[in-house]
Amino acid sequence: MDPTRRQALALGAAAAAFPATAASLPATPKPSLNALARRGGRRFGSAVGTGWPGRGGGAFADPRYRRIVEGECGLIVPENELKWSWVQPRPGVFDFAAADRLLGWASAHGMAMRGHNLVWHHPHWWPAWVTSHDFGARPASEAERLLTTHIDTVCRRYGARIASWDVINEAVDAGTGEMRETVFSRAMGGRPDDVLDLAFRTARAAVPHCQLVYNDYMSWEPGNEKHRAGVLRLLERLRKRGTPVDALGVQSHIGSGNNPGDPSIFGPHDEGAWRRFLDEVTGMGYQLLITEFDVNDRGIVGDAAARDRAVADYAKAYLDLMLSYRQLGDILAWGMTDDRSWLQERPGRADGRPKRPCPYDAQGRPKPLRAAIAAALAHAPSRHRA
Ligand code: 9MR
Repeated sequence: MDPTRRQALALGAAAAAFPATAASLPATPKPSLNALARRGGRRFGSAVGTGWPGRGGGAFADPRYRRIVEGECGLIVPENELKWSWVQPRPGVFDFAAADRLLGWASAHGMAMRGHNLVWHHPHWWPAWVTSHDFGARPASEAERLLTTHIDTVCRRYGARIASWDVINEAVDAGTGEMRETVFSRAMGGRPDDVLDLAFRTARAAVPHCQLVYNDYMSWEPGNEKHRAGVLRLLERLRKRGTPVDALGVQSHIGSGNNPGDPSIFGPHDEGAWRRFLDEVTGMGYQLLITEFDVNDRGIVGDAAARDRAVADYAKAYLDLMLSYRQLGDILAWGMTDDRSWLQERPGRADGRPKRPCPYDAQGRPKPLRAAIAAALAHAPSRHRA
C-alpha cells in the first residue's frame, strides 16, 4: 500500500480508537450554532478532514475537534476525502474508505454530510494519472467516459445519503473572469462549458433529488470584480441552456487575501457590489449556500484579543448581509479550530504568529468569532418568511 495512504488510514484508525464523546472534554456553548441556524430554517456545519495523504494531522483524529463539531454542527463536509485524488487515486480504482468513515461518524451523531466535490475544474487539482492520461484518438469521447464514470459512480455510491453536492468547483479564473481550461475541457475541444453541462446532467440523472451546486470563491473584497462578473456570466449561460444547477456555493474565505501576491490588507469590502452580485444570482433563481466560511486575519496588526475582535466584527457584517437573503440555506465553516485551518499553510503574518481564522482557538476555546456567528444566526430573518 502507498505509504501516504497507509498514514491516512492509520489516522482514521487512531480517531476511531478515541471514545466518541470523551467525558473530560469541555462542552460547547448552548444553544449550539446549529440550533440557532435551525431557528431560521438553516443548518450550521463544518469541514472535517482526516489528513491529506503524506501530510497527516487530520482534524478527525483529534477528539477535541470531533467534540466541537458534534456539539455545534448539523452537517459536515469532508475537507478533501471526496476529491478525485482520494476517491479515484488510480484509473478505475475507487476508494471510499475515508469518506465512509466520516459519513459513519456523522450519521452516528445525527449530522448530515454534503459532498465536495465531483469536478474541481482547475488545472492543478487532479491526480497525476488524470493530467498525464492518454485521451487517445477520440479525446472528447474518452473525456466524457472518464467524467461520466466518476460522477455516476460517486453519486450512486452515496445516493440519498448525500443530499447536496458541489458538482463543479472553481471553474472561473479569479484573475481574468474567464473559464479555466483543464485536461478535460481541452480534450472536449476547448469548451469548458461542455464539461460543466455534462457534469451537472450526469449528477442529476444519478441522484435526481440532490441539490446540485456550483461552488466558487468570488468575494466582496476589492480585486474580486472580474471573478464576480465571470461567475455571473457563467450562471447566466447555465440558466440559458437549462443546465440543472440549483444553487451557488459562496465559499466565503473572507478577510485578507489568501494567495501569494494578494494584498494582506484587512477590512475593505464593497457591500454594494456584493449585494448587486447576490441580487443577480438570486434573481436568476439560484439558491445560496455558504460552503467554506473562515476569516483570514493575516493583515490585522495587534494582539490576539484585538485580532479576534476585528475578525468577529468583520464576520458579523458579512453574515448579517448574507442572512438577509432568504435564498441562503446552509452555512458551513471551513474548519472549527484555528490550528486545523488550511490557512496556516498559506502566506503568513508579518509577525510570524499563527492565524486565528476559525470560531474556536487552538486550545478548543470558543472565540469572539463564535459569538459573532451565534449573534448573526440568532437575529437572522427566517428563510421561510412570507
Ligand atoms: O482545505 C483543503 C486543503 O486541505 C487541501 O490541501 C486543498 C487542496 O486539495 O484544498 C483545501 O480546500 C479547498 C477546497 O477544496 C476548495 N476551496 C478552497 C479550499 C481551500 O484551499
